[in-house]
Amino acid sequence: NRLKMSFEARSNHARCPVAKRLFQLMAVKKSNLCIAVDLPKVGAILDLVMKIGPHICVLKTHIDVVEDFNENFVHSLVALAEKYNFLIMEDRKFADIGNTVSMQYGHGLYKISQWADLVTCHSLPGKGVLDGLKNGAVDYSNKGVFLLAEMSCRGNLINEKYTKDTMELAMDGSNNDFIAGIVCQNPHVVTNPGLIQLTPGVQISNTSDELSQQYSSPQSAIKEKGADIAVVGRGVTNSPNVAAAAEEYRDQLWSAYCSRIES
Ligand code: S5P
Repeated sequence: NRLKMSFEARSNHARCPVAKRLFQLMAVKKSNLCIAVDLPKVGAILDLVMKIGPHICVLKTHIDVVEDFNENFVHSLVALAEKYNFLIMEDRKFADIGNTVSMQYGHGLYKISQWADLVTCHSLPGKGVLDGLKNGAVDYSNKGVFLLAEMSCRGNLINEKYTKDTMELAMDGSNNDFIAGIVCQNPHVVTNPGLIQLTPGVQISNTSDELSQQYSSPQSAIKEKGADIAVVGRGVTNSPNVAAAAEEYRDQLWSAYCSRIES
């Protein structure tokens, strides 16, 4: 049962090298907190990352909301990732035919494959979307994908069959060296201990926003929903003291993980 296993032990089961690295990083850093920095200005993002860097295992970006994007920005992000020891995930949610996602991943303004360790991807197009991403990376052996099997927002159209078929795609022998984990909301989706469950929709002080987002507490995300890594966005970024907020989420999430594997 992967929910009872430590991240160290699970690193031995990872087929994707980046997932292995991430399990080890989480264990060493004692953090299973991913922060979503959904902010429009480069300066504000870098300022935030300098404050939260010590507390996170993954920094999640939406590069297409940045208004003043430039290449120096991604160089600075990569330098901060090395300094504070976290991975960078671009939450692009690729969802097109292989040829298109290959260009979206490797080319265009953002050249995501050059700086993001991890990306998110919808399973909707099937195997071709993963082949396209492999094709868009110069060397995919140091890259990983998180496949969306479920979503956090109320009214989303994903059903049980879609989730099950997504897991089949993820476990397929030709993809499993590239799939680092699964984005989902319940503890029964991920059974393979080598895959990492990423769960967004986590906040301490709110249960929803005005645009259908639904939140659970850090404890519920880890212990009831089976998250290995929880994604926190506005719970931290809207806080008056982002460093203290990041530390608080990190402590709550890590204690929930420790109590999950010990109980
Ligand atoms: O199902 C999902 C999948 C993702 S990746 N629900 C989500 O909310 N996300 C992302 O997590 C979303 O794009 C956003 O960047 C973050 C949640 O942000 P928050 O401010 O609501 O915590």
